[in-house]
Amino acid sequence: MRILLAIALIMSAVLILEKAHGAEAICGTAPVIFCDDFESGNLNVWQDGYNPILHAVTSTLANVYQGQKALQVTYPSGSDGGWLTRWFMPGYDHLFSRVYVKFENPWVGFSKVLGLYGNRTDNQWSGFGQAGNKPNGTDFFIAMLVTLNWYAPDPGEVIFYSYFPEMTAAPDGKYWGNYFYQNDPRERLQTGRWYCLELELQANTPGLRDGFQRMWIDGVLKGEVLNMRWRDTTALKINAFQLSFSASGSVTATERVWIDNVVVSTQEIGCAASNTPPAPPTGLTAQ
Ligand SMILES: [Ca+2]
Repeated sequence: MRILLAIALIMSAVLILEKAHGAEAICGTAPVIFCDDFESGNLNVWQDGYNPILHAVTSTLANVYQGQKALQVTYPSGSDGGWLTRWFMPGYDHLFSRVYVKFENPWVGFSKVLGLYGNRTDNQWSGFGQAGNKPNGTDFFIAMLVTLNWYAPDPGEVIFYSYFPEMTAAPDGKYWGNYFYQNDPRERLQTGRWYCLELELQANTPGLRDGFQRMWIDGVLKGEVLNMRWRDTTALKINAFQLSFSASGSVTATERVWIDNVVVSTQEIGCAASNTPPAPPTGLTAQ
């Protein structure tokens, strides 16, 4: 029994240590292709977009979801928070991405939050710089989760923002990301608290409308867009994940967003990450 007790204590210590460092158990599993809990203290795993004026790793525990560090994004007044991109070439047909996000109190305006890009397998940039353009089925597609404050008070609600070959034009004749809303009841975001946001993107079989996108908020399926044609060729695959803080200059006062526990996986991720340390074992008695 003493040996069992010793093993139990060691395992508890290991678990507490892992939690303290912010590591999620899921990051050690085969389906997961990318994790960043920001405990490294730098943003070196991000391959494009880093801007030291906008992006920093904070150690202010009040703004950390798990562990000791998180990403702090500053939106300067009249501007936005930029982006951070990571590629997975040549790519996948089906991916999940999940982040924890918190909006500063107060927060005014809308913002992109996260996105999955379908780029050409022979050109990792084919989906970038495409704002306002309609995809042709062979060049790119994009699925994003963004916030919108038209129908819900700031910081608004989470909606889908999508670029795909059958998208519709805006009144200005441009093809800005098309909006798709949550299922009812639509959930309004609150400032000053963490949300677990997950986006699932299934690319269609070329020639079929069997693609889709889904969103979860705090583990609850909140939105689903089925029967989507994202592409007409498998030369397009889902091969980039982006934390995006573009706000089209809508931010009128400097404000901040925090991000932690980023995971990209080929399987559903969920919200198992907890900011509550596991309770110490109780009821153990030496025999
Ligand atoms: Ca962390």
